[in-house]
Amino acid sequence: MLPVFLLVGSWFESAPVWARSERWIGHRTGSSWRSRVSGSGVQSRANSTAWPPANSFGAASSDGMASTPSTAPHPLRSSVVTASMWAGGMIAITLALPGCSMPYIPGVTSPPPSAGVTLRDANGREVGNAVLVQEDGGVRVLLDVKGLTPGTKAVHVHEVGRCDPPSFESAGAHFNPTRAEHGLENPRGPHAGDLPNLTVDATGQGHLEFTATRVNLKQGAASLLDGSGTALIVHESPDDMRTDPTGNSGPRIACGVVNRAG
Ligand SMILES: [Cu+2]
Ligand SMILES: [Zn+2]
Repeated sequence: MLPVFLLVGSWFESAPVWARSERWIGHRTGSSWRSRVSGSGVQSRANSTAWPPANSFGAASSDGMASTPSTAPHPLRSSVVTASMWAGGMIAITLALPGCSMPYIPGVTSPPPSAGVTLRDANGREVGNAVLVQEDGGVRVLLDVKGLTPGTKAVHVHEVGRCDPPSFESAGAHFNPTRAEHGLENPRGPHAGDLPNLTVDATGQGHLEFTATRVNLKQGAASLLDGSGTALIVHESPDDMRTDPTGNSGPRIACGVVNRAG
């Protein structure tokens, strides 16, 4: 679903280019007309408040009088046609989207629930951020970190949305509403908050994308936002994916509260 939202969203962002253009606004207010006329030196009608100006359907003549009406479509009408085509294309794309019950159409449907996380280390230094977006199959997590020591690091969602340095013990245990054992590879697991390991490269940066299928950004026991909230934590060591309850992940080196966005 995420690419879908990005697609529709980016398309929408392109729309205001024409929607806000001088041409569009100008024809609604008449200001563009005036500025264009005065700019071209045809000043005699520049202060007219009548709309549309008499010569808007034809080329302005040198004496400022209207010339022969043109057969070209009215500019406002063509803008409306453009808008209709845009809306029609939007709907067509929407109908073509597979597996989306409620696609996000700006101004029509609500955006998917999303959340943001700012990760800080024990010294309060910002070392990363994450974006979480509700999708049909779970919560898509996009995590970026910087300034960490290279290596493989465990990442979990913890059960309390509170990050008190330096130990971050305030975030509690792994988020585990179903009382499972720890570990993505544990037959009795995993915790809902168990995530894959993050690789931090030699420059101290790392990126992780993962869909957490056992959590949501809505309501209920599996919600990352309900109740006491949740926190995203990066550990010093890799998660072995099996050892209950922590995966032998070592100390907590960065923590960020999962905050509702938008
Ligand atoms: Cu953890
Ligand atoms: Zn766990």
